Amino acid sequence: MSSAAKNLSVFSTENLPDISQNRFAIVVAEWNEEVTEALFNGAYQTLLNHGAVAENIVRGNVPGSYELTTAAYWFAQRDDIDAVIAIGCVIQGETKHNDYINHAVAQGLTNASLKTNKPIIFGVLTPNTQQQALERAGGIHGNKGDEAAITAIKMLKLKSESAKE
Ligand code: DLZ
Repeated sequence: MSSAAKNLSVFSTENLPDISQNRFAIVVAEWNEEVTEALFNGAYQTLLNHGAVAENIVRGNVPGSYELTTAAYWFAQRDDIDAVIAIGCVIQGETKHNDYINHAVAQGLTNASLKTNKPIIFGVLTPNTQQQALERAGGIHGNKGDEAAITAIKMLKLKSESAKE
């Protein structure tokens, strides 16, 4: 959970499965690039640190977070992709644009995940300011990209466990 009181990247990494055979897609929004690059690097490095193979991680760039849903769905439909991580940063502006984008992406990623039966992880920051975003992209509140990668691994584990019996 993200809050001032609790570090964003405090999460358990015990009993994670072998992911050396798993294939991942990371889709990254170009808006607020400084933030999304830091989130991507966190997610990518965390996958590698936990046993993923670099050749098994593909990256796709989209113009803005609104496009994450479509790209995540395209990757999740592929037989050679097991999980997708969607990376974006939508900063509150003077208009309600951010509200529409945030709701569309959250709902869209959920729908794409259910439709493809694959984990699609919401690695999208929705801060009020760029400063808050940077604090959560490798700053004092950790890196939400790390958390997204661990979430993908945990969901793959649960998926394989739930398929047994
Ligand atoms: C238009 C827009 C605005 C105002 N703000 C952001 C933002 O903070 N973060 C982001 O990822 N994308 C933003 N966009 C772009 C939209 O996500 C989308 O790319 C365009 O509306 C085109 O569909």
